[in-house]
Amino acid sequence: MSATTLKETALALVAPGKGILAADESHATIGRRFEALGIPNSEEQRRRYRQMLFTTKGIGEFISGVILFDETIRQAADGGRPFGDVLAGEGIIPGIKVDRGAKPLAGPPGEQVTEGLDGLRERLAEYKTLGARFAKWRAVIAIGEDGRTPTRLGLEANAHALARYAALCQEAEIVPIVEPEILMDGGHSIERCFEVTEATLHTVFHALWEHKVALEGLLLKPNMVLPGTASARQAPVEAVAEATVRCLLRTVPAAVPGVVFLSGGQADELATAHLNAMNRLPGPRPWPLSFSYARALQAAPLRTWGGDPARVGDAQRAFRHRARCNSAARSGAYTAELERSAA
Ligand code: 5MM
Repeated sequence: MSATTLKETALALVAPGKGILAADESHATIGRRFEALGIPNSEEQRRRYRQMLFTTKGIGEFISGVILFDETIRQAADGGRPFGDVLAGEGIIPGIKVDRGAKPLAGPPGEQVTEGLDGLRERLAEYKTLGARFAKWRAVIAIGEDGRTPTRLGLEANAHALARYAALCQEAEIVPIVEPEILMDGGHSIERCFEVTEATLHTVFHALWEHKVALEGLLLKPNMVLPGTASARQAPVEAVAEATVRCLLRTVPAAVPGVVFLSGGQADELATAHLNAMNRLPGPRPWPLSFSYARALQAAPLRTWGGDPARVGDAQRAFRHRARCNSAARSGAYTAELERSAA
């Protein structure tokens, strides 16, 4: 694979009308989602849940790629076909989460840094043999109530790790998704989220440049610019869309082939509405705006499935509906009628 192929893969992941399903929850994260519904967090239940998602008929019309967890890329559907092959058969590109989670940053209290660089070159080589063509690494940035965090040290530590990860991915001819997530937790304003997102993205792109990462061969997975969940001043959909696009225009180079948002805990319909509103703003914009949602795509099908094999069909319908709505949001064509059409 050459630099051209990295770019082609990145562009395929943001093809018109398509976005990414993040299904890369670690055991602890999927366990929290299962626990809320009384589903046992066993390897077999995780396999059955992912099988329900990946075997949804026609899902390749809306989903370009799926981010898998280490366990999942080694699992197979009933009958023994590896999940990577199941996805590729639907025209969906398999990807892999390669970070090993955010851990407390030694030094200033209240900040985290993502681990997983040791042995990453070898792990990427193995994931490639398992069919992965893109990867994901998530940095977690919290906005402190005291106005002091994130610190420059925290931003630089995370940007440095993201850049080293991205460089190793490109060396392995795997497209890196670079995900610096500003958490929604807290009482901060939308303006403070803007300020922190802007500083974070500037720091990340500077580190990518220092590490000689080709911007043409990566995707950015940012948060939207939102007030904290505990803020008394929530923002209308149009204000979130405007602030998010303004922030990206200031910070994301035009060479980047695409932006794929995380949903971050937003209600699923709201995450769709925000993406839709961004794509309705007057352009031109240098990059397509798409999605790489976990919760905003999975909440409805997971609730519907509930661990019951008899509800797989209903759960797949719920998943297809959310995927279709987000696909429409890619071109600003999501409407209340489309949302209701599932009923
Ligand atoms: C921010 O989380 C990513 C996007 O998910 P949402 O759309 O729900 O915000 C997601 O890919 C996340 O990185 C995975 O779920 C893995 O999380 P953990 O915490 O298990 O590494």
